[in-house]
Amino acid sequence: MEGGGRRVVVVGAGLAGLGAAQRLRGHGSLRLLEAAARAGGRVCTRSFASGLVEMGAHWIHGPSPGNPVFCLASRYGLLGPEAAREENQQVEAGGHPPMPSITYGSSGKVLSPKAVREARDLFYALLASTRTFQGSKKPPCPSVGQYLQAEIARTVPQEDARQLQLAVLTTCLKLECCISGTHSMDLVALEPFGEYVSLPGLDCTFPRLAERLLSDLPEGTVLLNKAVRTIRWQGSFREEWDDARVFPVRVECEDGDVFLADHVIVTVPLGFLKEHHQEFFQPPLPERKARAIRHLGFGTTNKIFLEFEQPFWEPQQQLLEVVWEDESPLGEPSADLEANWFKKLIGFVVLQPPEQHGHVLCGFIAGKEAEHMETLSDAEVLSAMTHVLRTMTGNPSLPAPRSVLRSRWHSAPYTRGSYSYVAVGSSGEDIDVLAQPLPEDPRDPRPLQLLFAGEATYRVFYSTTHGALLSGWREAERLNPLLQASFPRLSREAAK
Ligand code: 6YU
Repeated sequence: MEGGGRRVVVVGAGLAGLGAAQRLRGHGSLRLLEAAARAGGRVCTRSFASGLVEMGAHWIHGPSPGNPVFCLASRYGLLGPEAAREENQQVEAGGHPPMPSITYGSSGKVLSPKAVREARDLFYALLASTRTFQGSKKPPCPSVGQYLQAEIARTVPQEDARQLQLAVLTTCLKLECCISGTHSMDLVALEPFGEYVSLPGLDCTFPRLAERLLSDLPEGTVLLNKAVRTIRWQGSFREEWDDARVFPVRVECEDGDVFLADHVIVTVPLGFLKEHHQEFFQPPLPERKARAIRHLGFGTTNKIFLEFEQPFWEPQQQLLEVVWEDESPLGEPSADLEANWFKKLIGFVVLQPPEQHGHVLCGFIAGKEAEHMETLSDAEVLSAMTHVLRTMTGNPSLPAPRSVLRSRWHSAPYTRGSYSYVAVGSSGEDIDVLAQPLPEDPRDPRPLQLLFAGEATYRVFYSTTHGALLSGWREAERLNPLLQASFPRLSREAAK
């Protein structure tokens, strides 16, 4: 590492870490330490069938000028012509996927599109009404789930079609669990729910942005397979060979390597922090921050990719939804994970175009059921998915998928789940607390020792790639004035 200017270490090479490194570029002693053997974090591309699939982030949510991921991907030329179309940038989808192309019922019949649309319209009207409680001192219930259930009980008419409506609404709730990355909407706080901002634009497939950001960094900046075990701050650390310089932070890696730094930008996921923050930081984090880590939510959404010899769906179909017709949001969910985990699956997105992917479906599942799925073998998952599809299509001899690939975000030791949400008992304020640099006292002579980025630190865009990227840029910009003051020559070069 070069001496002279301030030393910066970034921990984690997801979009937050890569974004921070991008904005700090040109600072002579920048290191980005990544635990995994690859950069990208929850942006993770794998080969499957005849193409590539995204195990984590799937879409650019709200691809429009206000979305930095969209802007950067456009600038790098990573988006197809369809994604970049002006009309697509103006679509107001409210953060939700389009109407399913087909909704299968568990009786083996395709459900009436009219009935499905009515139930969905009701659900989204109720969901939109949750925004009215933003800032309210006395919301009617603590959670989004409880509110929706009460409204559903009040509004769904007592008529013949009631059970079908309730069953479709149950799938809507499961989809909402996938979107919020939670086991149940009963865990998601009602009052701050409306703080999350949905950007306009018709969601498009996630581009190869992480690779591009990585390739722009000077060689040697990113160290892979470099898991950090402990970050010691508020210390006085010296290199063996240089007694003159004293660093406030010492980053210790699992392999024994040590990095001394003036500033460390921590971008590890909230799931990792929940599990490790007590021993990860020495001294431990102030109680306010530890409390925010404990109270904010971090759940699991997983994907199950299935490859078929031949499609059983029509070429124009994009989303195949599944509805268990005996279910209701007003009833108790099944506690028997082993027997019923697959009923939490919301359905499948068809990967397009088939010339690029083969005949591939991507199923989505959230919560404890998604975590249970991670404990099963490929053969067990494939068999359960075959059962779901045969039940839904009413075709007991529907050919089984040829192969399966699924994500396991809960078991991933450096992630421990999929993304954050504002849980009952927490608030948007906790996100801001998580984002605050340390030491807390702005007059501390050694400021900005620890800075915090990552999707869970961005109050209006938590859980997204654009939130992650913006958080990395935010922390780099917080640091840049200090770095420029101490290392003007390189900083001027970086600005060119
Ligand atoms: C989006 C989408 N999307 C699906 C699924 C997942 C996520 N997201 P990272 O984890 O990337 O990086 C941290 C690094 O730190 C990592 O590499 C670690 O290995 C490393 N690390 C950890 N410990 C370390 C240690 N000790 N030492 C060194 N390194 C260490 N986002 O925009 N579009 O379609 C989806 C989806 C299955 C799992 C997603 C999506 C979320 C993003 O992937 C995620 O936020 C960012 O990539 C995180 O980047 P990062 O840098 O912060 O962490 C009202 C309300 C609703 C709120 N929700 C709205 C919905 C939004 C979410 N949408 C999700 C949908 C899908 C399908």
